[in-house]
Parts: sequence; structure tokens; C-alpha cells
Amino acid sequence: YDPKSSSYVDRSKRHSNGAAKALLEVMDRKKSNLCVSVDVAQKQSFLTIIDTVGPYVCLIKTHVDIIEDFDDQLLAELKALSERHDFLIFEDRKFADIGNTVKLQYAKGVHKIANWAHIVNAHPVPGPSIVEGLASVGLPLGRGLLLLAEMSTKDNLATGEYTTRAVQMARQRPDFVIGFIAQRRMETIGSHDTSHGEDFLILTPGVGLDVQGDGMGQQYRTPKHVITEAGCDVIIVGRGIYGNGDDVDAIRKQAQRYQADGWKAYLDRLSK
Ligand code: 5BU
Repeated sequence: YDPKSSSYVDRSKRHSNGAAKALLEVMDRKKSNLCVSVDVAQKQSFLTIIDTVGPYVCLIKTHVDIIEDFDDQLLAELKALSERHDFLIFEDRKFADIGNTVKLQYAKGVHKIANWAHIVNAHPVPGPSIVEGLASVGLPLGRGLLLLAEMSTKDNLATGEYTTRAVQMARQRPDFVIGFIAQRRMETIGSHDTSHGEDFLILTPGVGLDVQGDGMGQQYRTPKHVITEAGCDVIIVGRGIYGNGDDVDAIRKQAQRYQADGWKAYLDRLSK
């Protein structure tokens, strides 16, 4: 079994986790493997971008702690947009603490992330206890977790044995860990036998069609490189979509462009 040569909809049947299933199904339904990362500081701008790109994405990625005028109304509007445009929500919280602390950070505080984010992510650095802490909150709500197995930045430390250990951690909790933030497929890592049908979702940041970096360590690859060649599943695009100002027509055009490019890269991979 090779997830790289299977369709998103067929793969949805292999996942027991509700968030993983729902994501693969929406990808198939909307013909989109595009996740837009909405990294802006004002609520109005945040909601306008999401309303504009909503029809073209499978997933919206947030950093809700960036927003200066955050309030509960924003969450109500985000939820409404997710229903209107049919996308899931991924809060890129990158939990990284002991089980008890991440449990509190996930469920409580101002943001109450578990109430509205279908998917969150965590650094594997604390070991398996971080997954246990998050699962205690997320599993009863049908949520899914991604582990950060690799990063897109220049000279990052998530390589080699660290990446292997992240994959081993995921294998211990397939009910809750639905995949990885990574730059390539992970099933073959750790000299694992893939014949029993392991399937991870691979979500990949550091995607851009026009520039190679941002002068602050970010490194960009194209959808063709990420989806067709590296075999990842979802392209995460931020400034490539809204980085040239807040003209909604320009933002819509970019979202359509990345959706089309990402989907073509997926079809090319399937026909290989
Ligand atoms: P960009 O504007 O497309 O560069 O935004 C990329 C987003 O993905 C941004 O929100 C980062 O926090 C996030 N990201 C990343 O760029 N690279 C990584 O390795 C990880 C997350 Br993990």
C-alpha cells in the first residue's frame, strides 16, 4: 500500500479519526489540497481573507494568538465561515510542554482552542506524554493531532533521529495522531514495513510559487515539488496568497491559482 498513489477519497476510508476522515473528504469534494495560513493581526482582515479564500481551500490555518482584537465573536464568525465555505480549521499552536500544561492550553485560557479547532499540532520534544495530555481533551471531541516531524526553515533541528522518533510517537496513538507537519512522506521512516497500510496526512508549509524565501529563514518550494515529487498531501500557503496587500480580488486570484496548481500536482502524482 502506498498513500502516494491512492486518491484522497480512498484514503479517507483508512482513517478512523473523524478529523482526518473529514479533511480527506472535503479535499475530494472541493478538489482542493490548499490550506491557507491566515497570519494577520486584525480581526477584520483575518475574517475578510478567510471569506475570500474560503471557496478554494480544504483547511484554514490560524495563529489565533496573533490577533490583537481577538474576541469570542471572532470565533463565532470563523465557525460560520467554516460551515458556509466547507473547510476545516487548524490552529497552528505548536504545543510543546508537559501533558498537564498542554491539556490546559488546549482546553482553557482565552482561546479555548479545543472548542473550535478540528486539528492542532505539537512538537514531539516532550515525548509521548504530550500526545496523552492533548488526547485527553481532543479525542472525546473528535479532534486530530499533527506532530511536527520536520520544519521548513533553514538549519532547523528537526532532522534525522528526531524525525524518526516523532514518527514512532505517532504510531503509538493512531487514533489521535493523524499525521505530520513535514516536508515529505513519513510512512517508510524507521525501517517500517509499509505493507500493512499505514497512512499519514502530510501537511507542508513553506510553499510559494513566486519567491524562494522571506529573508527570515523561511524556504519555499512549489506545489509540484511538494505534492508530486515529495508526495505530501496538503500545501500550506500564507503570504503567497495575501502578501501583496489586501485587495480582495488579488487575494481571490492567488487562492484560485494555488488551488489549481496544487490539484494539478496531485493528479500528476496519481497518474504516475
Ligand atoms: P508563509 O507566509 O507561507 O511563509 O507562512 C507559513 C506558515 O506556516 C506560518 O504560519 C508559519 O508559522 C507556518 N510554518 C512554517 O512556515 N514552517 C514550519 O516548518 C512550520 C510552520 Br512547523
